[in-house]
Amino acid sequence: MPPISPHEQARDRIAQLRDDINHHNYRYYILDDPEITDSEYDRLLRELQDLEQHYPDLITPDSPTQRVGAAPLESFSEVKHRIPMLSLGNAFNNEEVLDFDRRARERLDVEVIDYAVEPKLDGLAISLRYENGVLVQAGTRGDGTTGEDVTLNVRTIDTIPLRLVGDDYPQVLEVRGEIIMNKAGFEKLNRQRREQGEKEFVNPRNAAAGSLRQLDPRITAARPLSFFSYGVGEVLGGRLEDRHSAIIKQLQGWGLRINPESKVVKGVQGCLDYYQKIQEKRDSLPYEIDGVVFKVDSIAQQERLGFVARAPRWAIARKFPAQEEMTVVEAIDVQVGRTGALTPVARLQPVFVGGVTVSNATLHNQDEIDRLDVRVGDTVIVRRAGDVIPQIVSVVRSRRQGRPRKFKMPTHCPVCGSATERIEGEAKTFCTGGLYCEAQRKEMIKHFASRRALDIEGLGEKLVEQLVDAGLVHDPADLYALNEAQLSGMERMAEKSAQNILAALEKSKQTTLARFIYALGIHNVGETTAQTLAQHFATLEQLMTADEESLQAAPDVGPIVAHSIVTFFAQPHNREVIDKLLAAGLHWPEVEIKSEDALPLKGKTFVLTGTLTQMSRNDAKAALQALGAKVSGSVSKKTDYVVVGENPGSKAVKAEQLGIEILSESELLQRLE
Ligand code: 9MJ
Repeated sequence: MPPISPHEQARDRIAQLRDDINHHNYRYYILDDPEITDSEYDRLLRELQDLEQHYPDLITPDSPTQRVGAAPLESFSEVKHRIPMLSLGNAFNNEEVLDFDRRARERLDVEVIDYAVEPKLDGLAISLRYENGVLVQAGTRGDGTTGEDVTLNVRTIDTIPLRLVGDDYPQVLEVRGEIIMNKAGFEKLNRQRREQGEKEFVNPRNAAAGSLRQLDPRITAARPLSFFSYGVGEVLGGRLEDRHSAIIKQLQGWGLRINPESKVVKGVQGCLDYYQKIQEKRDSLPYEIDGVVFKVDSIAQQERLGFVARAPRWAIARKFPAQEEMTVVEAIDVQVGRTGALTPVARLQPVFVGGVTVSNATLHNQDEIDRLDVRVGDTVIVRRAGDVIPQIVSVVRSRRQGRPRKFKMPTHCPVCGSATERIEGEAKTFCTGGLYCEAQRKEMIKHFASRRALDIEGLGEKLVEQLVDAGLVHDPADLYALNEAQLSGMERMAEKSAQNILAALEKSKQTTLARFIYALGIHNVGETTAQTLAQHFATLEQLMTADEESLQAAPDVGPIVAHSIVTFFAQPHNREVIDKLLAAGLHWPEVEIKSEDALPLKGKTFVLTGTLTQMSRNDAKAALQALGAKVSGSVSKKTDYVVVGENPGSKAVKAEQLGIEILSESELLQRLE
């Protein structure tokens, strides 16, 4: 036997690699049960690519390397469907399904029909022609007899085999199915398009259609498309099973993906139950569906039933209620949330969508309104999917009449009339009348009473809500006007606890300037900033009269914080509440201004770890900061002290490794003295 040449050796190896890769594609895409890792797969593919590069004459169109190859087309050519690609009749309620079943049973003269049932994918119908196991043509449905030849694009879709598996497939096999983009792929694609300033796709169906109708297959290749088969067209030179359910199993055996939710049910009740079950599952499926399909399972029965017009009498689609409908924006209102955030809401002409009547849709914020460019009077597409709140998907620009004004967020709160502010770089607009605004009342008072603010013991969330609902408390100052009778009148309020709350209120009057500033709930002013401000300005009067420039002179106060503070104190209603609080007797010791150099812990960095028993970590942090120390979250060479509480974590270990001084809680307390 003559020795085999390198060319022959390459040919054999290439054949082996292609078989292996096709097998692994089948395990991965069709059976969802891979046998090798992604990196092993990549190695096989790379070896094949290298060999083919050396021996270009050995490249064949069905090689797994040849998914994207061709240059862009000038236009799509036609494909003729010798067996028409049918559409399906629709049923929009159970009666229509019962009618369909009754007619079929009467024609067949049987009691019960077995149905093959499957989800109805919302994608693009496609016909794939395999000749001797090799994909030779892919065509869209078009008008059912003539579609577009999208072979080059379809070849780029991983879940579509270029060559069938096994050897018992018919000589000619036309597979029919749906090309889809799954939900995750769709979201990712739109995110990319948004980032690149490109127009987003409205839904996965449009994205799949847009991706397939590309003259340049490289664009299609970059899109996350996939495929499920659900039937056959022309079949020559081979035998198919005599039931739909068995045929799709055969297709699966030849390497085509079928829907894992497909099954066979008995009679029309089985169909109705299946509809119910899939509807419940709809949101958790990774792809969009718009209903379910019921098909008479027996091919002999299908043939006896035949067709009407362009739809078979042996199948029907039970559609879900539409998730998108058109309607008109009658107004755009602005709601104020509990935190003072303003949210624009579109008031819609009521429309039935996703199974309910929708008359409002959130518009989120000004950016979203600008993105959609939605204006009062516009016709819009509203979407309600599952239990998600209704959204406006897009404006139907062609229906816009006249030149409606662009919507702008109001400059004043629609609830309390205080100025609104939008912080640079943030999406939300806020009301600045925190102390007074009715919308924020409950949250504001809860915050005011909370432990790190005025620390009014016993005044919990439930009680605040009752007091506000009863009309007894409108702002934090009203708390100090409460009497025992009013408090005892609240639910689950014993006489003793009413007295306790009055005592706690009395006690809270003696506070600190820092706590008071924090309690005001000014946007962007947390506990640490409140302490800094108290230290820097020493009196409330000076803080309230400071302008943005002098505010920024305080440590760690930047333009955003300064702006929030000035805006807050500029609201007459906020000032009124502050006056009432002072009149109620709130007071605090004079702040001792420590000159920067006099701060004993200035320049020292502390890290706290583990649980402290005498004080909270926040209190410890605040106390350290008041003495000029920096408190950091992680240990580094720059750390001076690590304070170790109970059950310390890795920070304590790291401190030891770096030779950093470790303090116990009691040592910390000593130093704070
Ligand atoms: C979809 N769209 O999922 C059919 N379909 O059968 C399923 N469409 C169909 N079957 C015959 N699952 C014509 C169309």
